[in-house]
Amino acid sequence: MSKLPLHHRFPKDFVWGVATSSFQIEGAAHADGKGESIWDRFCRQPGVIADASNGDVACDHYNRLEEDLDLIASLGVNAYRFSIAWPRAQPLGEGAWNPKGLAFYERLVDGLLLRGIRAYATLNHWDLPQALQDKGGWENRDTVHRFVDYARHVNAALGDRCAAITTHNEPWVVAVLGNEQGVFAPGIRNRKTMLQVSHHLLLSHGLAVQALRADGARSQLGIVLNLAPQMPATAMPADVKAAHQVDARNRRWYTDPLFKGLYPEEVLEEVGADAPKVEPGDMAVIQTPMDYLGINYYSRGVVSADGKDWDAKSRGLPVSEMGWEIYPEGLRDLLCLLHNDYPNLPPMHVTENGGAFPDAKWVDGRIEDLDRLDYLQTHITAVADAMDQGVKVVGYMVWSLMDNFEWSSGYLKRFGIVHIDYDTQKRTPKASAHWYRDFLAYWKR
Ligand code: IFM
Repeated sequence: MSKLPLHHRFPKDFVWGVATSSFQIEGAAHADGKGESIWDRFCRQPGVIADASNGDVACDHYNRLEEDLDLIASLGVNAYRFSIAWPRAQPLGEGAWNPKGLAFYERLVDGLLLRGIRAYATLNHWDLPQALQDKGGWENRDTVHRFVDYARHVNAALGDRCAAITTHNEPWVVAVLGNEQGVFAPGIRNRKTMLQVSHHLLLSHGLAVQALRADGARSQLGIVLNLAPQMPATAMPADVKAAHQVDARNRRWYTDPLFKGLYPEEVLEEVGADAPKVEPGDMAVIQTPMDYLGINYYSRGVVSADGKDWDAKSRGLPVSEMGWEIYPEGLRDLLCLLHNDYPNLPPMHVTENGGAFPDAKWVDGRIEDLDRLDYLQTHITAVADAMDQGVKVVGYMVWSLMDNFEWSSGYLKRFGIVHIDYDTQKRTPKASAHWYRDFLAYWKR
């Protein structure tokens, strides 16, 4: 256990940021020629979003760009992670580009650079153009090629000013929640579709990295995965085996192809005829070396052979408002696990970490979100602990800059370190934002 103050445990070239995504904050769903995304369409189905809301206005970030850039700068971060709405850049996902949409992202990137903040752009944070979904979405191999064209166009427009370009955010979510469980857009429930979608997401990542490199990309290129260490509920062999299988399904299904060029045997056996169609050469493409691996961490998984949910709350363990166990050691364990599993792993970047909390306590016009503050502090400590064990971690970003549209939870769950009043769009930094700003000020000294 290090006795150094936390801010002394990170090198001076460490990347500190806050993260958001297009659909969750931008609003302006129909402005300036933006096309329809699968999330615009999905939100219109009755019963799928907890508060029956949508992303039409969200945080109105599209119209409040300058104010939000100043807000980001006020935190003292040196990086901002955002995503580009593909249908804003290219309304139908193929064919004509939308200059007004692209101009918004140019203003965003230029505004960051002007304030000395590095731009971390993500190409796909789930808002696929609906027109491509109408042709089969990510299940259709053609979408892979449409994505590569889109990636090249964005790189040509913005690549000279972006520190990093991430291909996909959390392919597991797109595949499983969107195409197997149907609780996220596009709302499909089919395991075979899910597996083909995951393969096409990985393939499009590899092809995009190759294409951008061939185009002379100057940004760092990578992918972002949502990962959790899976722990057996007991030491019983059946639980240990079940935890291993969930880990293979949720984590190694993505990391083995990326860093070993193969899908885990135990999952291929489990899914049998539902296995994805893989064409010759695909696995080599997926394994294309990248510059960083982004890790989004929120909680651990606890698995028992009887398949029962591990209800952390009823066991008296601390949970966030999402019901997710607060387990900072899991972040250290996950980073160490990946470091040990893959000798060819690129540097890791914690691209999301944070918590949803009720934020009920206002004191003197600000929110005393001490639970979130503690969450951030303990998880940043876990990153430092992993680094002490020799794991290469180059950055950390808080999810999220501001409260926003939390997908099927609508606006009911708040992850921001800045509070949004959705009636007035007033932004109020919470105690956690002040803590992060002060922590970064000490780190800079
Ligand atoms: O809000 C999401 C984000 O879009 C992706 N990662 C997890 C966050 C919290 O659920």
